[in-house]
Amino acid sequence: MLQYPLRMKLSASSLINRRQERTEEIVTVNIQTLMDLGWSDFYAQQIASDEADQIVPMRISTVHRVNMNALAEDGAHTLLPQVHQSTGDFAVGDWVLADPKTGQVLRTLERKSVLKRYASGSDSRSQLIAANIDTLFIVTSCNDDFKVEWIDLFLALAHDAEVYPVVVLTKTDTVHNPNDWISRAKALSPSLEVIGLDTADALQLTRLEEWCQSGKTVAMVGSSGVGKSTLLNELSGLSQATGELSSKVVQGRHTTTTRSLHRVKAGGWIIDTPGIRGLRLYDGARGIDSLFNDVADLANQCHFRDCSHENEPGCAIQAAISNGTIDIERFNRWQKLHQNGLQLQKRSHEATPSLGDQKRKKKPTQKKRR
Ligand SMILES: Nc1nc2c(ncn2[C@@H]2O[C@H](COP(=O)(O)OP(=O)(O)OP(=O)(O)O)[C@@H](O)[C@H]2O)c(=O)[nH]1
Ligand SMILES: [Mg+2]
Ligand SMILES: [Zn+2]
Repeated sequence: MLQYPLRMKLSASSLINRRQERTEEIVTVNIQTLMDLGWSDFYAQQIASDEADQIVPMRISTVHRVNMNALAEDGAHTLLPQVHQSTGDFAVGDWVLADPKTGQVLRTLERKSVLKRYASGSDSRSQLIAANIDTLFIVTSCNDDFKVEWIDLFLALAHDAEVYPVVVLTKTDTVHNPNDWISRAKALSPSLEVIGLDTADALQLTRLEEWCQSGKTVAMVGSSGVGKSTLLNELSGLSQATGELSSKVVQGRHTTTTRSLHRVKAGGWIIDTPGIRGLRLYDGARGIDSLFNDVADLANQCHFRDCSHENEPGCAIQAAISNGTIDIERFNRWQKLHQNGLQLQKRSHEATPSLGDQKRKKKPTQKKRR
């Protein structure tokens, strides 16, 4: 029935030729070859040669309650999950195989990366933020939205998903000395990429293009009102709704309410997300310990397995602080993230996020030696 194996048909290298043949069309952002959509051999090799020819790879662009929008080489489609699934099983950015005639998803391809968090409150289910992304733009502003705890948690999220984090610091035009803010962000981690900008300045925005090239996908996360949708509009030429200028107006409500995938002028894709009020990481301890690997490695060397790193004998962390091997501030940040159960919540009446106030109770029990 098949004229040729689907794997061959969809291999990235064969698509390069098709792309070259269509050079004229590629200059317009509406043309979507699979490679333009972010397709690569990683996905192509997941397709067996005996899979039916009428099944088409598509990329999920929006997830609704009952259905999803997706993009394919021939344009936009509306898709339905399989009967045993819900749309919550899909992330914006997912690659699926679907029947274009019925709109039925047949399966989801293995993800290159996925950003997950727990649903809000005590709900133990995980929520998918975005999939198959290369870079995470952690968007914050030169104002009260700049919170070290939040940036740390988003960095841990990126580390856990193994995607490259970039801190995008907007609203540099609203402060006298933006370099002070940029330095504060850069001080968080020695190799951290920080881009400070005024989103209205097209020249400054070109500094983000390196992560937005053809075949690449970026997701943006951050509090409400930090300028994510404004960035999207500038990078894509779209007119996604943005918040009012006054931060008071956007406080307490989200202008963007759904996650969505959009083509940017530089050729890649960007996922806009609603402002995050609360963040509980999914398996976040791994991300935190990867972000603070120097501190986590030391903690593993303490004499007691459940060392609180305060005054126990044989505490490798206290020893490292005393001899200047690690910075106490860095240790405090690591400990704070663990103590707060990997959870930050922006209370509805608050202008800025604050750390939860629960403190880990000290165990009166005997310490366990390693
Ligand atoms: N002065 C200044 N204002 C900005 C900048 N970036 C964004 N804004 C303004 O900030 C407000 C909020 O921007 P949005 O893009 O809607 O913020 P958002 O992060 O998408 O917010 P949610 O969708 O609620 O998550 C808008 O009025 C923007 O014009 C900037 O660099 N400088
Ligand atoms: Mg928005
Ligand atoms: Zn210790």
